[in-house]
Amino acid sequence: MSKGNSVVLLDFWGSPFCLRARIALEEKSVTYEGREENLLGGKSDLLLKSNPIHKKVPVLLHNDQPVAESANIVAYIDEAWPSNPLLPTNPYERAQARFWADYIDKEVFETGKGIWLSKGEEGREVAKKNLIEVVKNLEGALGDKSFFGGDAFGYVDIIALGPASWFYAYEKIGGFKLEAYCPKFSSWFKRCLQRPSVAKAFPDPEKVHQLVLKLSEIMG
Ligand code: GS8
Repeated sequence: MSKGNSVVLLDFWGSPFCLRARIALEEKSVTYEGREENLLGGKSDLLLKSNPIHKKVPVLLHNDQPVAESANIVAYIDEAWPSNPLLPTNPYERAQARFWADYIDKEVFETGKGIWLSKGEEGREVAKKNLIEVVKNLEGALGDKSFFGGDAFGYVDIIALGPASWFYAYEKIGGFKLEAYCPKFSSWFKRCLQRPSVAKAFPDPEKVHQLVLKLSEIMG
């Protein structure tokens, strides 16, 4: 890698947010150095310096310039490496893509939390129902298309894949199969996993399940 184009990702393997950045970098065939952060044991000085407001991963350092917040990072990657675009060029379609990315960011991970942070069965059942409702809304946006933007894999797919990487853990903890309620979403998910960029960046679902169990112990 030339000195003028260094790309470093402050990363955490199980993070739904870091996954978005890794997929976008793979989609653009960008060579980068991933630096794993120890979120529980102590964050690196570089992370604290690069994202002083939130102190969270992911942070992308492009030629030492930090970019924070995963949806912002994916949009940045799309602009900095313009070939093989992820966001549509049409202003209306771009606005739609940003709307759904925002919906996913506000609803999916937060709703999912109810499944692994709920103490009782009742709270978990409510969270399960809520998550299914949110995913059904996503199915509405997907319609009969292969990907959220149409025939081509793009921005909203990457944003949605982040929290979807925890769905296996939710299914195990909640004792349900999302496919039974949201078959279109499940087909979309399987389609995405067939992409080399996604397969390469994706964490092992069982490892994520163990991580979520550990987090629910710590935070629950
Ligand atoms: C969320 C990043 C985040 O929560 C984004 O990038 O989209 N809105 C942000 N990162 C977590 C790891 S994933 O659960 C994190 O860095 N946590 C450390 C902390 O909260 O101290």
